[in-house]
Amino acid sequence: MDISEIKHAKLKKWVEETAALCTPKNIYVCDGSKAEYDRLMGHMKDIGMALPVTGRPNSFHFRSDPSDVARVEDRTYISTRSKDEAGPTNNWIDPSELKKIMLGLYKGCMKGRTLYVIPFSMGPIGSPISKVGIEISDSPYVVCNMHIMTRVGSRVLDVLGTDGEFIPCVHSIGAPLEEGQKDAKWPCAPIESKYISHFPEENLIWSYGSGYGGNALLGKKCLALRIASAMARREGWMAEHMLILRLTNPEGRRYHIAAAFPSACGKTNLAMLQPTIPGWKAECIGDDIAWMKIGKDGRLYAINPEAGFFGVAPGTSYDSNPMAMDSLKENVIFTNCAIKDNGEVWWEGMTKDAPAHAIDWKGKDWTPASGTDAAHPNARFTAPASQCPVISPDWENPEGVPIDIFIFGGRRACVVPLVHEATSWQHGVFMGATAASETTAANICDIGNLRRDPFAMKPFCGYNMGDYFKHWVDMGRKLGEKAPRIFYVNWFIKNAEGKFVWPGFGENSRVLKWMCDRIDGKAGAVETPIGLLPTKADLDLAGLNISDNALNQLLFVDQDAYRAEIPDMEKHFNQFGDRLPQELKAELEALKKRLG
Ligand code: SAT
Ligand code: MN
Repeated sequence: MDISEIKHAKLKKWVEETAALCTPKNIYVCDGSKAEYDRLMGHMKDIGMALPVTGRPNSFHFRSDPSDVARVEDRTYISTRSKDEAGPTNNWIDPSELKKIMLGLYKGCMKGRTLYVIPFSMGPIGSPISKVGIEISDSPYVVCNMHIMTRVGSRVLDVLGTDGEFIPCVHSIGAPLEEGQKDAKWPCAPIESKYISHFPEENLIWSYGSGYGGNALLGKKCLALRIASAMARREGWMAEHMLILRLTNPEGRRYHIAAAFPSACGKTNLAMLQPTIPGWKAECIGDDIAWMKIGKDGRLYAINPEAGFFGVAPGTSYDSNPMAMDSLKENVIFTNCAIKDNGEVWWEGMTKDAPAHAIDWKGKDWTPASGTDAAHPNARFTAPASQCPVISPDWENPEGVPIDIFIFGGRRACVVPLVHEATSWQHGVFMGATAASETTAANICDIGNLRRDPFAMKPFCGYNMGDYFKHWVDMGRKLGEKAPRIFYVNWFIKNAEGKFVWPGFGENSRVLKWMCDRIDGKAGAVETPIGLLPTKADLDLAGLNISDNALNQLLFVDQDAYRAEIPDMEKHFNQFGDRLPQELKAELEALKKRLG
C-alpha cells in the first residue's frame, strides 16, 4: 500500500514527519496479507538473511548479530517528566533530553532502506479491550514477526477510520546503508547507542539500534506491558505479564487461571500443560501477557493481546512441552538456533542426543565437543498461536474469559513450599509484590542470589512500582467478592542431592486441581504463618509415585528460613519510600508477627 492511501490525517502526518527525519529510500504501508509476508520473506531469503528450514514448510531461520541477542534492560527507559514517576525499578532519562539524543540518532538512520508502516491490533480487532498501535520500522524481519505476533494490516486501518486513537511506535535498527555499501546479515547499532524508550505520559514508544525480540517487536513488552500498564492504571484495568489457561473438570466446570512467573520458570510450559489427572482438560489462551477488565457482571475478564508465541527454544522438547513442539510444524520463524547438516533446526534440550555436527547460532561449525552452545540460550521461535493443538476455541473471544485464579511464583530450591494460598486479596498482593526467584544455581538456598521480581513485572512496569502495588490493592477493592483467589507456587524445590522433588510438567495439574477445589469449597487447607497449605490428603496424588518424605519437604513451611528473609523483604519495600501502600506495610508487619 502507498502512503497516499492512508485516510487518517494524524497518522499520515506522523509517517511523513518520521520519514523526513529518517530519510528512507521508500515507504511501504503493510496490508498484513500472506502475499506481503511471502514477498518480504522471499527477499530476505534472496539476500541470505533467511534460511529455509528443512521439514517445516514455510519456516525460516535467522542468525542475529552476536551483540543483539536479547532484550537490553539497561538500555530500556521509562521517560516520565519526573524521575519519581518512573520509580526505583526503571531506568530514567528526562523526556526532552532523551528525545534530543534519539532525534540525533534517528536523523538519516533509514538511509538506503525501506520504511515499513505496520498497523497492528493488540487483541482481537475491534474488541473493547484491544488497542491499536502503528509501528514504523526499517526491518523486514520485524514486519514478518509482527505478522505472526500481532494482527497486522488494512483491517486495522479500517478500524482506525479517519481519527481513531493509536499508539505510535518508532523502530529503527540504526544502520543506514550508504550507496553501494554491502549490507550486514543482521544490521544493528552498537550496544551503547541502543535505546528502548517509553514515554507513558504521551503513549509513545521510540526504539533504536536493535532488531531482536522485545527491543524491536514493539507490540509485545513495550506496548502490551510497559505502555499498557500505565494506561491500565489511569483507566482502571490491568496489563499483566501472565499466561492464561482454561481448566475443565470432569463435570465440565471451567476455571480460568492467569499466572505470572519471572523468566525461566516454565511459563510457556504451564500455558500448554496437559493434565495427568483423568478427566481434566486444559486449553491455552495465552503464554505471556494478559489484559484484564472488570466486566458487566463484576468479574475480571482477560484477553491475550498477542496472536503468536515468541518462545525460548532451548529446553523445549516433546518431553517438556509437546504442545509447543506441535505448534512449530510450519510457518515458523526461528532465530539463533543451530542448523543440522540436513537443514533441520536444533537446540539444546530438543532431543536426548545432540547432532554429531551442526552450524551453530553464530554460523560456525559445531560439534558436541565444541564446549559451547549450538543454539543461543535465548534462541526463539515465532509461531502463530492458532497452530497450538490445545489453543482454546475462546482464545480470540473479544469479551475475554473470566479469571478465577491468580498464581504467582518463582524458582526456589528451598524455603518456599510447593503451593500456598493467600488468606485475602491484600495478602495475595503482598505475595505478588515480594515474589522472588533464584538467579543462579551456584549456591542453592543462598538468599544473596534472590532477585525480587514483583508480579514478574520488574522489567515491564511502565510507572512507579509502588503505585503499581497500590493499583493492585485498589483493583481488589473494586472486585470485592468477585476477585480471583490468589496462590503462590514453587515447582523447583530440590532435595539434598540437588534433584527436583516435584515431578512438575503435567503433574502440576494436581496442584491446579487443589486450587479449583478450594474455589468450590471442596478441598481443605491448613493455616500457617505464610498462608493456607494443602495437607497430603488435600492433594489428588492418585497414580503418582512420590514418597512421604518428598511430600513432607514439599509442604513444609520453614519458619526460620522465612524469618531470615524478612530483612531482604524490608529492603525491597523500602526502595519505594512513601509510594509503598500502607496495606503492604501492614501485611509485612502481620507476617513478622505470625512468624514470631
Ligand atoms: O524479547 S522478548 O521481550 O519479546 C521476550 C522476553 O525477553 O521475555
Ligand atoms: Mn515474558
